[in-house]
Amino acid sequence: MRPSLRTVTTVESHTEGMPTRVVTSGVETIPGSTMFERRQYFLKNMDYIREWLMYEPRGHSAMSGAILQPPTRPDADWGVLYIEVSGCLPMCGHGTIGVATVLVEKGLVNVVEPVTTIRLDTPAGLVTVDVAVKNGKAEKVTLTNVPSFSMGLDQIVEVPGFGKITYDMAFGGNFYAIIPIERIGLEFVRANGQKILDAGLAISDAINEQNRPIHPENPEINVCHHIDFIAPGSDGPMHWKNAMAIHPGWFDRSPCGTGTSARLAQMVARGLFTDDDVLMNESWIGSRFEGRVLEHTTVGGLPAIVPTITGRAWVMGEATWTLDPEDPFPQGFLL
Ligand code: PYC
Repeated sequence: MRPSLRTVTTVESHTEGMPTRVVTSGVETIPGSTMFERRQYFLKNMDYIREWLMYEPRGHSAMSGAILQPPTRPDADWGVLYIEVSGCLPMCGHGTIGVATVLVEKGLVNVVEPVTTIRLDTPAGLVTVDVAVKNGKAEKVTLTNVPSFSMGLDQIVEVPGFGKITYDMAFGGNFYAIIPIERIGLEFVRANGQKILDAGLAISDAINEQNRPIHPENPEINVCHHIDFIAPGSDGPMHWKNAMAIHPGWFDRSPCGTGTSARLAQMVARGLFTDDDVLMNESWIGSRFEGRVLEHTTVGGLPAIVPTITGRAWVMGEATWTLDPEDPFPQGFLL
């Protein structure tokens, strides 16, 4: 890398509290005939860009973003590569809501009021986003996610320090282990944050060692780095709170779009959710997404749903990032 030659521009947004740093220029078209192939190429050959933009001092331990690309398929408007401190997710719900909001508010798509529909080519597949727009402003975003499915209910894993933990495994663009928080003996309160994160990482390690999930149609998606500790909310049976503990040790500040999709698939598999229900999924910081089931399908022979996730993002500013050749931390650091 010739660091001094790299300059990128970004639009900074947050989705219900969770940042999405959207890279709008400065990263060339990544080699690959699909966004999944581009993701693989990027991870192998260009990951320093992610580290540069996500890690401290330019980012932080829960930083997240997306790199805009030309699409690899004719039915999409933009390609998106999701980047975050943990790596490159195949799909990211809050990131998609952030990207769609930026595309509309910065005029990077043909904006139609009252609803602008955008088709995004993501590593997990085509994702359609409907943005409610008023006077050029994105007021609400609904994404139709990739098919989501339950991979197994009542799975059991032996976790050092915790004993046997029972969990449900579901896919919503990434794999999620869903666990009522009382099973780790902790209350859903901020003061328990570090203990909940520690439990999440221990459970994630144990699952990946003992019962690693493998996507039935794409075996390269084969890790569970997201542990969804759930607790009932106060607004009725469809209101749930989630503490989403993510490898290597941070909480999603948003209610987690792919996590909400996985949770919908798990609730459907348990017979706890009908096509008329609306899930109010609340984040660790109290922000909310709505989740619905649009239709039913199958993935690799497993019953699946097509979920929609509704939330909102806000544009916070724009930046031009340059790399001083004398900067001692060109790839940043994490504490
Ligand atoms: O919204 O899908 C999501 C997400 C994944 C990780 C952080 N947010």
